[in-house]
Amino acid sequence: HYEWQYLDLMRRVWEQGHERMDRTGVGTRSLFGAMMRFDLADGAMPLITTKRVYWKTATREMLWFLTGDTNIRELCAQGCEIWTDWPHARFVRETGEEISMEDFSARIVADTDFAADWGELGPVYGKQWVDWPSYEPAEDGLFRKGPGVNQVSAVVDGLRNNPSSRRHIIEGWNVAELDGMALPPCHKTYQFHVGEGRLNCALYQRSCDIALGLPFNLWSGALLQRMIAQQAGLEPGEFVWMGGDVHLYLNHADLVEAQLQREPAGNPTLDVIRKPDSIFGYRIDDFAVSNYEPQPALKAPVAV
Ligand code: DHF
Ligand code: TMP
Repeated sequence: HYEWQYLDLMRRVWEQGHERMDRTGVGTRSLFGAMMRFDLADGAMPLITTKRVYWKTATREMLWFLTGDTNIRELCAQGCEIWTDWPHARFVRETGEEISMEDFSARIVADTDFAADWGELGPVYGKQWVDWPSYEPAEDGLFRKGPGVNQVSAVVDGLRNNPSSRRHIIEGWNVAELDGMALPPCHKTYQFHVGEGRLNCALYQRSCDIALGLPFNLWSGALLQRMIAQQAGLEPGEFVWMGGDVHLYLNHADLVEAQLQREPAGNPTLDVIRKPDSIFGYRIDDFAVSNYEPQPALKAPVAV
């Protein structure tokens, strides 16, 4: 079963990882460098079955990236709270006001001015993917802002017009803008590749929270691959995931012990039931998952 790759990685990091203090102060067990491969033929997806993964939440996040939005307001309005912790932490830190996550999220949705002040993550994924800033020389020897680069459109066009290229890349790591980001991108590089009429995708993730982030990242990466394949008229091929610092937070012990007792079961599949006119035209109802009968959810605290 494809999921043993995930469970084996979790076990290896838990048993052999080196204990390291990290930015969040929680502490991790960590190994450097890992790879997993998933064949997406016949609708297969790398969806974790040994706990419930909220694939619709992850899908909403991916669709939000594709809009270029970097404010959490639209996510909160859809009940998708996976990014709310970071703006919430900044608000509490900078104003000293006591407010629950739920109330903070409700205020972001209700008050557009508040959302503009406190819901912004900076130039993260969405901005870099569809509007990477460019600069052109001006006559006075200075530089003026040029039109933004839409990397996602460029990849879809490139796959159609020059499939054999080795340059189909979507990059999130804009070195000059890292300072302004709430978190520098974790799933930072996507490379696409066409072989035998199939679209392959490699994702490089520089930092990986195996318990919380990775199930989302596997689903979302394969989802992006499926959408781009459909737009480019290609069959989905292999999804290759590569990790840099791959870690388990020390306060995820209960989740890890429980999940490693479980065995994967079933082969969930994804149907994309409509083909929009463009890669930016997908909606949440375009995605239908079959044969997903996960074991119960496992909750764990997220390190902020
Ligand atoms: N920081 C850390 N420390 N780990 C992360 O995985 C992470 N991921 C980020 C931003 N910063 C991060 C963005 N993605 C969850 C999943 C993905 C995600 C952020 C959070 C999460 O909390 N998942 C829970 C709850 C899901 C839900 O309620 O919808 C889970 O059990 O999967
Ligand atoms: P870092 O910026 O100090 O590496 O912290 C980011 C943490 O968030 C790290 O634990 C990895 C995790 N993460 C994921 O695993 N997947 C994601 O998509 C995101 C945004 C973060």
